[in-house]
Amino acid sequence: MFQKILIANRGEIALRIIRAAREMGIETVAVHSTADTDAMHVRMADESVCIGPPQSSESYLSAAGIMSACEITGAEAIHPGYGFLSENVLFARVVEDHDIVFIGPSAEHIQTMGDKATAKDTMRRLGIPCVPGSNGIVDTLDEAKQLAEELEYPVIIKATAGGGGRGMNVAINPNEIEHAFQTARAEARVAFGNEAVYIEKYLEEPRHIEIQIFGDGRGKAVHLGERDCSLQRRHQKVFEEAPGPVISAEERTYIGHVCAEAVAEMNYSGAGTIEFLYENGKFYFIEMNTRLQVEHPITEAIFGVDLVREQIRVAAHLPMSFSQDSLELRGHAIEVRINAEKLPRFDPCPGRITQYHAPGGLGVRMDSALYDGYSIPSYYDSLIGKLIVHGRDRSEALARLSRALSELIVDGIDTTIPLFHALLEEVDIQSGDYNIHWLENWIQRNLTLKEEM
Ligand code: MV4
Repeated sequence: MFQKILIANRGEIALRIIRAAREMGIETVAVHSTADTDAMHVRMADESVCIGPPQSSESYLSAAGIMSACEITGAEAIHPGYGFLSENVLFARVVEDHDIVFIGPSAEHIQTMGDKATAKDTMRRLGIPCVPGSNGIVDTLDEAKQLAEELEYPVIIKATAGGGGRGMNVAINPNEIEHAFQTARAEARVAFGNEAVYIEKYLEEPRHIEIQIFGDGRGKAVHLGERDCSLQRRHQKVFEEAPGPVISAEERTYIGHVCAEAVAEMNYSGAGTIEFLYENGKFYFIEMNTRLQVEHPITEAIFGVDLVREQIRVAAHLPMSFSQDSLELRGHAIEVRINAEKLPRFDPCPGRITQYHAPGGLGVRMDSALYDGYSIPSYYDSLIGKLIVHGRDRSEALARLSRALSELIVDGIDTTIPLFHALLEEVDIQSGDYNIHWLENWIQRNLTLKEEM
């Protein structure tokens, strides 16, 4: 096992990784920008190295700075967390080339899944059900028109270098295909330096269901069920739950098995998430994420596992500490993301925290790097905390979420906490009756109401 690892991240996820490492007897190195000198991850790690100025591009995204910090401190492995360099092929390769262990999948797996058309083709060949569409890149408008007629409108044009909602265009009818195709390519060229696009049938009211998988890198892999992450705003998840409120045990076993088999076949190593759209009882693959996800704690809650510990174990060539048969789904978990944002428009709201009190009690977990007197810098993501609750069933989890939210105090700045009190009053949330458009529609309705008042 490693003696010392470096955490190439900040905020709550850096703490999450430090905690797992400490329980394993592994020393930790934090890296930070000059804006994060007083950040909790710097305080909590055994050592810290300042790697640059506030801008992420000069600090948390600096491969050179992070490799230097590794060299100086003698860290043997790097955990990238999520965001920043976690899915950067060049970084994963640099780390590998310096004989430092990247705690995550191989650079090759990151590359394959980072190109969305290649990812889809790879998964289709491995038996994963996909959204009907082109087999790979669509080079010409004529080809796009032809495919759209075969698929039947509406269709969606997606940048292969995109993902997570960036570089997509819907064509409702033949009049829109030329514009959708040309603008998708133009936008992709500017945003990613790669104009390649592919085409799919556009699903109108799906849910976003994602499967957590875990591989040992040597042909063994398991699934840890699904998460329903349909409640999103501008492609940012807001409220996630596991298991999915409309997924049956049979569906879970079927899709989970298909996913575990696929990643076993490719010798995938570590944690990964296979994303699907789910509509009318069918799963359609869209993308795979080759990192630990923000919402991983709800899966940890219902399966009673520590996914970061497992990531570190597998990176050190130890076997996974669970098998498919030993994994048992218990109860229901919900996560809400607390952002430093001002409602109703979600404007970023950095500033000084005058009082912070985390909720507690049975089935409550608060992952946050906040503390009394902490000043949230304006340079980074607005996520300041994740409240995760676990109950014996969905209604207990909802009641526990309501109770925990009422205990949570974050004073001095505006946050999205009031949003969750309001959502818990909604019948559709209480019954689990929502899809990927529900939250945006709800926000729109409530904004309009506010303006009329
Ligand atoms: C789609 C889709 C409908 N049909 N693909 C958005 C993020 C990216 N991961 C894929 N996305 C979508 N792909 C087809 N063929 C609708 C979306 C989509 C979406 C997906 C998941 C969660 C929220 C979403 C919000 C808008 C659009």
